[in-house]
Parts: sequence; structure tokens; C-alpha cells
Amino acid sequence: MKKINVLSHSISLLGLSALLAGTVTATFAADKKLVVGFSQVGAESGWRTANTDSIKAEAAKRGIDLRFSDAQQKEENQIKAIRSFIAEGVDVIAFSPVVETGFEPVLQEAKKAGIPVVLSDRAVKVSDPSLYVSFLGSDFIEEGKRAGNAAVKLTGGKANIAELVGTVGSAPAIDRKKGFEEVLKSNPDMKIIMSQSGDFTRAKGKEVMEAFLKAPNAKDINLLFAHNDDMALGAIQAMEEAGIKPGVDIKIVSIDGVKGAFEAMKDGKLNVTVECNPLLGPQLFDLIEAAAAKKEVPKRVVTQEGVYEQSQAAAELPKRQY
Ligand code: GZL
Repeated sequence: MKKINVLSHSISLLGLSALLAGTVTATFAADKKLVVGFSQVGAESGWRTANTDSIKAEAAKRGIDLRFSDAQQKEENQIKAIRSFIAEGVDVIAFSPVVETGFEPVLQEAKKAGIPVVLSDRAVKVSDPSLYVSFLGSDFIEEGKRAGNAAVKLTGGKANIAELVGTVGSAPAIDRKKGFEEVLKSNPDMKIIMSQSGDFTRAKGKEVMEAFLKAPNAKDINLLFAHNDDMALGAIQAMEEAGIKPGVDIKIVSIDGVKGAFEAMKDGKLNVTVECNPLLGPQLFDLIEAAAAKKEVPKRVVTQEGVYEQSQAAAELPKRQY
């Protein structure tokens, strides 16, 4: 069986599947049923639902025994789930960490138990990188930069920005903000004048936007940057209820690329969505099967994504899988 050499640099999804296709799946076709423990963040957004569907569908397709746990966006539930996977003696643990920090102790326990861990979608901050074998997910800083560049293009570089931040402490919220502010550094007339977390949910996004619109300087806002489409869709509702035309009076840039965002763009209520691909199932299980077979895998696999504007929405909508 061809040994896969360790790849220190990141690799695209396409490269990964080419690299792992066939060799590893064959390994498990003849052997026992692979048992995988997966701890999911929750069901907070359209993106998350699509991500869960992709993971469950791929496990079923490969005949994998998937032990799936929904943490309802609580870190303590993820830690409990990972501990129970260790106690069950699963072959591999995979999870999407709700926040970056606080997982080191339980990952040390998984390492001690000899169970490889694969990070899906989001990264963790740990002192010992050997605590996980691979991290598959988007480059959130790049997504933030793409959103920033779209905001510059929409406003000609002059904007008072309201920002709906994702879950506090989560890798996407931290890095999307970092990337967006990177772009603002070279655009001095673009200023974030309000910023608050909407926890990646539509309901909270609406609530926070209502508060933004009640602020003394609400009239100055001419662009909303939402860290995900669900919060943007909630904010659109709040704007309309306040008699503001979303996408016109206040331009809107968000991230994910869920169907709802394309529908809002088609209706002229959202201006740009930066794609964040949730359909990670196939590549995630390539990595999981390789890890179970004790094969070397790339430490970092970056998902490939695009940026979509209003003009593309009608043509793209029928093609969207999530
Ligand atoms: C991004 C993912 C984020 C999405 C949100 O990879 O972690 O979490 O952008 C989801 O919609 O809640």
C-alpha cells in the first residue's frame, strides 16, 4: 500500500482527494466498521445544517458508524462528548470547535488513549500541535479580506460600518474580523462605528441590528458587515421594520453563501456574500479514514471558495446545494 508522505504545507481539497482516494477507502472496505465520534457546534445557522447533512450523508455512504453529538453551541457539551467518545473507544474523533480555546486537556486525554483527532471547519489554539492530525476548513482571514474588499468596492472607500460579529471566541469571528480590518487599514475613510456579536444566529442578528438602529449615530450607517448570512438575514428584517431599504440605504456584505443570501441578493436586499463551503463530508472522511489507517495526512487542508455579487444571484441560485 503506497505510504502517504507527510505534507507540511496546506493542500487544496482537490489535491487531498486525489492523494487519498482509493488507497485508504480500500483499506477499510475489507476491515471492521470504522467508528467515528463527531462533536458538532450546534444547529445555529443554515451553514451548520448543510455541514451536518454533508457529514452524516458521507458517513452513511461509506458505511461508517458515526456517533454524532450536537453541542448546542456550548463548549462544555463538546468536551463531554469528546470524553464519551474516548470512553467508547472510537477509532477517530472529529469536531468543529465552538471556540478556539479550552480544549487542550480533553485533547491530551484523546492523545493518551491513542485516538487521532481531526478538526473540521474551525481551528483550536493548543500548545501541542500533535493533539490533532489535520485541520480541514476555510481560511477565515481570507474570507474577511474578501468581505472588506467587497465593502470598499460597494462604497467607493467611504463607509460608516455596523458589524455583526459571530460567536465570541470562535475562530471564524476572530479571523473574519482580522481580515476585514486588514483591508480597512488601507482605507482610512472606512470606519467600524458599531460592532456587537449576533452569535451567528438570525434571531440575535435581528435583535442587535434593532439596537444599532436605535443608536444616536444610526443615521450614519451606510454599510453592514455580517460575519454570516443568517445574522445578515435577521438584520434585513430589522431594517425593513424600521423603514430602511436593505441593500440600498444600507449596503450589506456577509459570509457563507447560503441559499437565503442568494434569494436576498436576487431581491436586491443583500449586496455580496463571500462563500464559505460547508460541504466538507467527502474530504473530512478521506482524512478520517487516513488517520484511522495511521497514514500521514496534510496538517492543513484549505477549502476552495468564491465571492458572489447581486448580478450573479439569479443564475447561481438554482445551482446552490445549501
Ligand atoms: C464557518 C462556520 C460558521 C459559519 C456560520 O466555517 O464555522 O459557523 O460561517 C456558522 O454560519 O454558524
